[in-house]
Amino acid sequence: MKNIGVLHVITDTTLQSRFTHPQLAELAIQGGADTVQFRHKNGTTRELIAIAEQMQAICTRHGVPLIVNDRADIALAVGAAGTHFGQDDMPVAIGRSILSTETIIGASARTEEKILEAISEGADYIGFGPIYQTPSKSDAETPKGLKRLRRMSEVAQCPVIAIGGITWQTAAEVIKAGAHGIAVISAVCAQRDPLAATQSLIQEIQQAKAGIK
Ligand code: TZP
Ligand code: MG
Repeated sequence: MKNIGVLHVITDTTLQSRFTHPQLAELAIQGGADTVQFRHKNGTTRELIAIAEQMQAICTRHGVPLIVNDRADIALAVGAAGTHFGQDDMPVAIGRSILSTETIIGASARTEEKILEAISEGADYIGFGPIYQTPSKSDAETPKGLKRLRRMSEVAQCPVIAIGGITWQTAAEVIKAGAHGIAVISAVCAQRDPLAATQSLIQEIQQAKAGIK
């Protein structure tokens, strides 16, 4: 099984405009993020490649995996560690057939059936959410809550990364509900100090995993 991070910081330039994707990657890594995900819903392929190249250089320097949201081609083009597919993106099985076995593939899945399907097709981790209400995704479903997270974490025989409305105040309870890790946008990118915000999150995760919280 691959080593999947516990704090995935997803970079975003729509909720805020103070920081670029590469700047957010740098701040998140300095704050202790062990995975960075590049997520950008518009822009040309060339623009996306140019940004992803810069992010890959930062991630390589720090030894942190870069996951490219939606786009296997861009992950391949820049040598990223992995890619993350939603239910409308490239099917996991096809992604697996064009990416190396070492490449991390994450898949969003919201039902037991979809989770098992994604795993059987070769997903290395499951993204599950939204756990709480979130303003960061316009088409987010109704919140799934901690009970469903617990159930899905039992069903999935691979790491589950919880997403959606998670803050430093709720990170510990999410981990205690069985998630391997969390993915966040606003809890880092929309904060005044993204580095300090990342530090708070990783501390909460580590304490929850150590049974201190
Ligand atoms: N997928 C499900 S919820 C969500 C995504 C991309 C948004 C997560 O953003 P935030 O700000 O951490 O709630
Ligand atoms: Mg997607």
